[in-house]
Amino acid sequence: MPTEEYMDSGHVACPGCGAAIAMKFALKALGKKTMVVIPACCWGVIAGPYPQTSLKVPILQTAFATAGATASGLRAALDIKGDKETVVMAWAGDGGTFDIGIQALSGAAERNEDFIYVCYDNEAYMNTGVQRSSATPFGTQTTTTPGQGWKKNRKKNIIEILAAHRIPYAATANIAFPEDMVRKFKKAKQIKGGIRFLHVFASCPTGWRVPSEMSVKVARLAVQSKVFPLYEVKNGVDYTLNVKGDRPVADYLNIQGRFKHLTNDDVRQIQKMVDEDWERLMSRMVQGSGARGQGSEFGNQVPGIGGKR
Ligand SMILES: Cc1ncc(C[n+]2csc(CCOP(=O)(O)OP(=O)(O)O)c2C)c(N)n1
Ligand code: SF4
Ligand SMILES: [Mg+2]
Repeated sequence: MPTEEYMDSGHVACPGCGAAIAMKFALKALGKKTMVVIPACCWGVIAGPYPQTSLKVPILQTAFATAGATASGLRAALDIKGDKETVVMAWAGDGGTFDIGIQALSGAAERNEDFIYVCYDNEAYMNTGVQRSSATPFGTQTTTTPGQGWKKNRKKNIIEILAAHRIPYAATANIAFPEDMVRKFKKAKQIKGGIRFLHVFASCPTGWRVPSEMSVKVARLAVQSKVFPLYEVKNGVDYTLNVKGDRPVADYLNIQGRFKHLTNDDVRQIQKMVDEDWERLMSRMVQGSGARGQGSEFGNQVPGIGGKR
């Protein structure tokens, strides 16, 4: 684990905030030659009001829908200045990625823009008071899905959406697996030729109604129960599984206030959905070759037929 710290103490995240932990590891992996683009989200607040900042790297705060477009522009400006060394990292929440920012992200992915896009996923619009997003899982109570109106739609599979763009690298990561997360950010930094997308599971004690000291434990349980599998996808087709889960989903659900209303039948239904999604994911891996899927030499850009920059 790199010893350098690029995040200061005294920031204003809630105690146990998974999004704050995630940034700490991300910057350890990417280093000081990083510029961070942040749309409206909790991190817009955690970063601090100008001229204060909690990060030791430059931050460009931007409008909610625009992380993909702003990061594209920042990369182009650095290229014009001849700075190929600085890494641009867009850092957006699930609302800013799965919902309002998806067109800017999809456009940038299709154009093979050269930056790292991180969605730190706390599974709701937390900064404005825990409203449901399309990343909020089936079964969750939020302020817009309260009581028996708990969310009845399933969570979008954002990795599959990005994989469909055949970007060079897409991966999931989790704050309870720091070595795995740092390895993936370092890999994302090395890979060129398009967007590298990291979907980071970032527990939110405030919105999930768990004690702050349980934040990392609940994140670990998400992987152990197969709710949030850790895997990588190269060029949209080459799948690698990183960790196998073996615990019932009830272990993950039962410790969170946002799922307290669920009956045993509801939990069984969620277990079935998780098992289904796991089987679908496993079907993309090929047995006996390090859990690797069918490879493709090219992403969405065929060498010798044009392409960007
Ligand atoms: C166009 C627009 N609509 C609404 C808002 C208000 N707003 C600011 S942050 C936010 C929630 C962001 O949710 P998410 O992207 O999941 O990040 P989180 O707050 O959960 O970290 C909203 C709705 C805004 N800033 N701009
Ligand atoms: S509301 Fe959640 S995501 Fe936002 S700062 Fe607090 S713990 Fe972090
Ligand atoms: Mg969110």
